[in-house]
Formats: sequence, structure tokens, C-alpha cells
Amino acid sequence: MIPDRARLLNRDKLSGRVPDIRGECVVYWMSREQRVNDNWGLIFAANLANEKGLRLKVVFCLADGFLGATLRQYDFMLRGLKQVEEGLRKKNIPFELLNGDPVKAIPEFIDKSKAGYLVTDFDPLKIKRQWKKGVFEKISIPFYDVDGHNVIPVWVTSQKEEFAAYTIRPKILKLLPQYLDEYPELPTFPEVNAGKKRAGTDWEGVIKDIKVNRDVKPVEGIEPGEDGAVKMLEEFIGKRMECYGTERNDPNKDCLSGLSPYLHFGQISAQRIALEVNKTGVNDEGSKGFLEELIVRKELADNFCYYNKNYDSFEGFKDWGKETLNKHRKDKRVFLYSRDEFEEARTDDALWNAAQNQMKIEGKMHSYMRMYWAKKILEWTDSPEAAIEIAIYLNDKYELDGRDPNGYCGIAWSIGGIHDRAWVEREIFGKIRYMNYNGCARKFDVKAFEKRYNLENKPE
Ligand code: FAD
Ligand code: FO1
Repeated sequence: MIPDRARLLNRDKLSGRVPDIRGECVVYWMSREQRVNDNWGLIFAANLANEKGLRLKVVFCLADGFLGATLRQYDFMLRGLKQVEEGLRKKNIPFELLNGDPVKAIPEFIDKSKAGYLVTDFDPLKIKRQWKKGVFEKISIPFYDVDGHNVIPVWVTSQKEEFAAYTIRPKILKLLPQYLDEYPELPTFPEVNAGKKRAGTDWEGVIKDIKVNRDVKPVEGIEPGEDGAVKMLEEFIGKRMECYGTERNDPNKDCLSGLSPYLHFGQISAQRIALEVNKTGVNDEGSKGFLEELIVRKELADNFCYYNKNYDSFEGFKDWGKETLNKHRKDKRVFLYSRDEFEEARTDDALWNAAQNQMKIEGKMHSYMRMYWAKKILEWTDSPEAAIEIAIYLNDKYELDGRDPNGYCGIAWSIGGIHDRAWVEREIFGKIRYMNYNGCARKFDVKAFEKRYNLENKPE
């Protein structure tokens, strides 16, 4: 494992040295990377445990209502975690599901289990950073975070907020040959590591009892967890990657990977996906375009959220974006909708309504429609602030992949021009890139898309 994938978070607090702790175990606090395979954080924790002659324990801390998540996302996540527990059992690694605020639950677990080291996943989101800071203040053992989400750790690729894809791409491409390496196998621990025989977690009970908004139901027909992720990847490589190059912007075609929910919950790693795509030996527009999204665009989104603490608000836009939107604040809006009207897909635009319904039914709006969808929210609300708030609210409530740096970045791109350039100035949008119905109609059969999502499939 390349050493800079892991960082000691409390180096200063520990006066710059890693003390030789006499704890009884290493704790891996799983959070963003919810998988057994191909997980750098888990590999790092396992190696540390073996090196120090300690046991290894894995915990996940379940927080209710995480950033507005509903039953839809919790159901998907918890069914994936069930597979994690089963996979770890085969390696004699005990798994424990903790509940409540991690700032309380993790230090308590550290004390109870007499842990010597704590390892967790890197995550650029503010809430995760607050959790880690809170834990950090309460513990005095070495505390590492490991970037198992990006092929190249965010802090290695760049030490600042990047301007656009063209500024981060050369940095990524230069480091990629070194970082896109095969994963070592996670070691199986001796039986004694498993500790006392415990009944497994009652996952159905957890799903039944968790206190979250239960109005947004789980999505039918999508298999969660590592098993589901592997099948989705195989299907994409075998059936859809070929058309990704030419037809990925057509929402009526099935040419996208469908991997974002799995990536969001860390049920598969981007590095594994890239390795498998490379193994096919296919180097056409489909595979190249896909790897650009999977690596360059995705790692740019993490860079944005890591280095820009206002990633989810107007304040996070660049000066040119703020200025141009400010200049057009008072422009007349032909349509103005409330959050409820958007949510209930009651706008006057059948294409927008269809996209909203697709998200509500399938938990995943097509990539191309996501841009149109967010830009129209800007056009039909009375301020960019209101637009961002509504877009984040709806995205995170209904998308299976919501609450992700890619989402905050996609919304900031659509509404604030982040990572984009200035375009011809027009009403409301100023110099922010504009999209309209006729532009969509030139690209794909909008009527077919509207028919698919606005008639008999419309949710009650
Ligand atoms: P594919 O095209 O098959 O791409 C493969 C992977 O590459 C994706 O799973 C994703 O990890 C990454 N990727 C693709 N497009 C982008 C992009 N534009 N930026 C960063 N990474 C990308 N993505 C989310 O994961 N969660 C969200 O909540 C989310 N909300 C978005 C909201 C808006 C307004 C916009 C414009 C984009 C949003 N995206 C979001 C980015 C993108 O639309 C989705 O990642 C993509 O639709 C997921 O489908 P897929 O996995 O089939 O994509
Ligand atoms: N991470 C956790 O560590 N604990 C949770 O209870 C939790 C809930 C959750 C619900 C929906 C969702 O979309 C994400 C959730 N995550 C949780 C975090 C997630 O794994 C990601 O790390 C971040 O959303 C983005 O990177």
C-alpha cells in the first residue's frame, strides 16, 4: 500500500510521534467505504493490527436522519452493511453496529475495547469532518484517516481548490500509473480475533426501527451491497460500455454504468472499477469517456468539497459566478414555483416533470437530465440561494446517490458555474451556461422520455 493513502490526523496532539500504544486492538471505523473488498482503510487497519500484534475490530456508527436521508437510502445502505458483516465474519473480523452520535459512540467504544489505534475513512463532507474533530478531541490514541474513495488521495493530487477539469486532469494523469495498482488481499485473521461468539446484527430489526422519513420507499429492482455492485459493473462492461461513448447523453437509452449508488456508499471502489475496465483492453470512446467521469470528474468533486467549505451554498461560487448571478437577481421570472410544486412535479414543463418523476420512482435521474433539472430550478425560483436549497433538498431526498460530493459539485456547476466557463449573458442566468427544452429536443426524443415518466408510472 502506498503510505500516503493514510494520514495521521492527530500528529500534532501526539507531539509528532506515533507512540507505541499497549492497547488490545485496532478499531476500523467504517463510514464512507462500506465494503470488505478493495478497501484501503480496512487493509491499512489490518496491516497495523498484524504489525502490532493486536486484534482488529470493525464498527459502523449509525446516525439517524443523516443529512436528510430517508428510508430509501438507509435501506440500501443497511442491506449493504449486512453483506459487510458476513464478509468480515469469513475473515474472523468482528463487526459491531453502533448507534447515535459518533462523537459519543466512537470514543466510548475505544475505551470499552481498550483500542490502541483508530482508523477511519477520508470524507470531504463537513459533517464527517465535524465528527472526526469531535472524536479527535476525546481520544489520545493515534487516529488515521485513509482515502479509499479516490484513486489518488485528494491531498496528494492537489493542495488547493482546482479551477476546472482541465487543471486537475494533468495532475491526476501524471500520478495515475503509480496509484492505479492492484489491491492486496485482506488477510484472514486467526479465529481468536473473532472474539466471543456473538449473534449477528438483526438487520431487519434495524431497518424496521430506524427513525427516518419512511415516506420515500426503497427502490425496487436494485440489488444493494458488494454483490449488487459487482453485478452492475459486469453488466455495464458487457452490455453498456460500448454505447457510453456515443449515447450517454440520451436519457432514453440505457448506456450509463448505474454505479453511482454503489460508489456513494463505498460498496465498490472506483479503483476496482477502473482496473476491471482496463483489463478488458478496450480503449474506445466508451471506456475513455467513462474513466474520465469516474476518475477525473469524481476526484474533482472531492477536491471541490475538500477545499471549499461552502460547497453547498452560494458563497462557494467563484467571484465571476456570484457577480453575474447578483447582477440578474431582479430579472423577471416567467414561472415561479414553490418547493412543493417542484417536489410534486407540477411545473409547466413536461420534460422537467418527467425527470423529477424518474428520480422519485427510480431513485436515479439520468445524468443529462440532472443538469437541465437543476438549471431550471434556478430559472424558476426567486434567488440562486433558494434554487440551491431546493435542488439539494430534492436531490438528497430522492436520489440513491444523494448527499455526495458529486451532487454538491453538480448542483454548484449547474447553478453557479463551478468548474465551467462564462457563456453569453442572458436573463436570470447571467453568464452561467443555459439549457433549454429545444436544446434537449435536438439531442434526444423528449416526447418519449415524457411519455415514459409522466403517464401511468407517475407516483401517487
Ligand atoms: P456514469 O456516467 O456511468 O459515471 C460513472 C461514475 O462517474 C458515476 O457513478 C460517478 O461516480 C462519476 N461521475 C459521473 N458523472 C459525474 C459528474 N458530473 N461529476 C462527478 N462525478 C461524476 N452524482 C452523484 O454521485 N450523486 C449525486 O447526488 C449527484 N447529483 C447530481 C446533481 C446534479 C444537478 C448534477 C448535474 C450531477 C449530479 N451527479 C451526482 C453527477 C452525475 O450526474 C452522476 O454521478 C451520474 O448521473 C451517476 O450515474 P452513473 O453512475 O450511471 O454515471
Ligand atoms: N455514514 C455513516 O458513517 N453513518 C451513517 O449513519 C450514514 C448514513 C447515511 C445515510 C444516507 C447516505 O446517503 C449516507 C450515509 N452515510 C452514513 C455516509 C455516506 O457513507 C457517505 O460517506 C457520505 O454521504 C458522502 O461521502
